[in-house]
Amino acid sequence: MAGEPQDDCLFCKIVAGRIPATIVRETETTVAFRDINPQAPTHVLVIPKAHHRDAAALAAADPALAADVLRETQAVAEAEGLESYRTIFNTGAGAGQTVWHTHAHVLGGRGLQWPPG
Ligand code: D5M
Repeated sequence: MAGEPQDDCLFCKIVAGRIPATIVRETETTVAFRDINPQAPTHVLVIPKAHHRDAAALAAADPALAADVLRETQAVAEAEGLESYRTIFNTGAGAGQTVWHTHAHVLGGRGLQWPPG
């Protein structure tokens, strides 16, 4: 069911504290933690605590929670001292999504090329 924790979901396990992560911020509805394979000096993932498979599913099921995630990307950037940063939701395998629990990448701390690869 949408929003329910999934036993086989890596990020649900981080939310539950069953696997470790370097958490940088937490709210009632979201968790932000450092990406295990950073692509920039700051590379933080912001996730909703509730399980939704991708950004589109989250926005459809719970727009207020989607807004919480977006708000937290800005809070992370501010906490990291970033004036410029990029927020990315990879949606679908063809776009590079590998973890099927909505997550926003917050990248910054170096020059970022456009368009991304
Ligand atoms: O991004 C999935 C991201 O999740 C990818 O950048 C690696 C990161 N990742 C995977 N496992 C972990 C753990 N255990 N901690 C922190 N970060 C992790 P995607 O957009 O799905 O390709």
